[in-house]
Amino acid sequence: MSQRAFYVTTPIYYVSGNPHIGHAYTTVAADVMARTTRCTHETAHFLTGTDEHGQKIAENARIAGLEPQAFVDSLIPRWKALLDAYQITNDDFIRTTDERHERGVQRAFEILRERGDIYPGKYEGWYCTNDETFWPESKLIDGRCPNQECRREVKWLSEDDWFFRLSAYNERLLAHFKAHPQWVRPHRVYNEMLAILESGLDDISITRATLSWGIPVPGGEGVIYVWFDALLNYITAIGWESPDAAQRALFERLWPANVHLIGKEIARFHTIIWPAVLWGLGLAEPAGVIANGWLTFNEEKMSKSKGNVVDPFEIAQRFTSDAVRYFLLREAPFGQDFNFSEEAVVRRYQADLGNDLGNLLNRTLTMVEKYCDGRVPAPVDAANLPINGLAERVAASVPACDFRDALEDIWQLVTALNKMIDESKPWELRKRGETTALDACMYRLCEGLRWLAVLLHPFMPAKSQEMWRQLGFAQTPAQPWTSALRWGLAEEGTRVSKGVPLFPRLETAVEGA
Ligand code: ME8
Repeated sequence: MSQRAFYVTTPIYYVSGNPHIGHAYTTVAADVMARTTRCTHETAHFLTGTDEHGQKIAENARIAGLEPQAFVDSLIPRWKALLDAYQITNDDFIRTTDERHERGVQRAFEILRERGDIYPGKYEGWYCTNDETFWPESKLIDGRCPNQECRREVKWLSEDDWFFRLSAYNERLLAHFKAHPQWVRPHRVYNEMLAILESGLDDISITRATLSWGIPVPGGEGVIYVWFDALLNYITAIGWESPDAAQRALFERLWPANVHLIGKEIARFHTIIWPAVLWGLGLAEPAGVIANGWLTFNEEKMSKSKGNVVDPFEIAQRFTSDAVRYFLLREAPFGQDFNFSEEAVVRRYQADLGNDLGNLLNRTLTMVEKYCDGRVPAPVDAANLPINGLAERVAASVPACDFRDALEDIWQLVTALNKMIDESKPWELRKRGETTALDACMYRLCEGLRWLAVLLHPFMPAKSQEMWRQLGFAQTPAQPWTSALRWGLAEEGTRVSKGVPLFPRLETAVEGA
């Protein structure tokens, strides 16, 4: 129990509306990482959840004619349904309105105030409600929010607030960045953050005297700033300062997190403010922060406030969530923006999934039925199939969020198996009576497909399970890779059971949706 587990998190999403495909993206990436880790280490702890405080949510609740708590409660089922729809295996789901979280945030506030990292002051400045961010006058563009995706009007605030002494951590942050050039990825984001640190940090206001929706300032007026509240979820969820000893033990086991996955627009909060808060609390910084690029729609960031979003439920129903998971991680390197278009999903579905993978399984099983009486022949070696080091490469790529590289590596095996069929022409071997060569070819196909089901399981859990079933294997392809990915484990005599195509032709899928 004392053994460390791989701790991976997603951002906690604002429940100011319904989820869109951008939220599914980061969550799917974290899920693939958690599932892979469970097959390569022993344990993973995967946290996701919702960010429920802040002015934006209070305003949306008012518009909906509901109390903020009732408003967020009404939206939670949809956010949890997203996890089911995408086969997400999170170990925990934190809401910032959970008692465990509110208690932890107040405790953090008190500790930092006792230590002198939080002090009272007067806040006067510009606030963007959409981004829940304070901006100095010098950063505004034409008097508006400088975030190019927002550019909304900012409000002038003047109130007595509490401040976090962020400036005191400037040097330590700089030293940490310089000593660990990999701790924020991709490198472009690292460089942007480094530039912010080099230009000097100001202290930040971390309370809102005039707002009532949020976690009350202990022994004071108003509520704690939504970002200070939200960041702490990564430790309150796993039992930091919990009254429960078992929860505290979990914290000891899991902290520091291995990786926070985030979208690139919230890198400043996670790589500058968050480590400083943790250091103030006497805790270690997370081992890494990896930022994904944006899904765009007609070259603009997809966002709730712009309304240019793709519904993740509809798209999963149309193509299956396995195919959407595959598309999201195969289409572009993780740190890059890319356009989400239905045509692009259709292309990947038909080419990679239908033609390459689905047909490979289908052709193989048809031939095993025809030439081998529906049974896996006796084991032979892997000949020149590209399996050497494959599991190790995928196991290294996934924790670095190089999902695309991992899938390209796996696809080399898909391609090699298809090529083997085309070149060895089993139907001719059969005609010529070359049974040994024919059986060897069939074995390599079955065993190669077994490897594919195991390697693809983190990416496409339902489809790989279906491959596994059709291949005739017992239980599940979610197995420890060190034991499952040894060549020759497909047992002679296993009865295959060809079923419906893995990726049916789209007209059928659409009609059936
Ligand atoms: O920022 N492309 O919540 P949020 C890619 N509550 N990823 C996207 C995306 C897009 N178009 N749109 C959203 C918040 N995301 C805070 C976080 S964490 C302590 C608090 C993903 O609901 C991406 O991960 O605005 C992004 O960072 C996150 O959703 C923002 O979700």
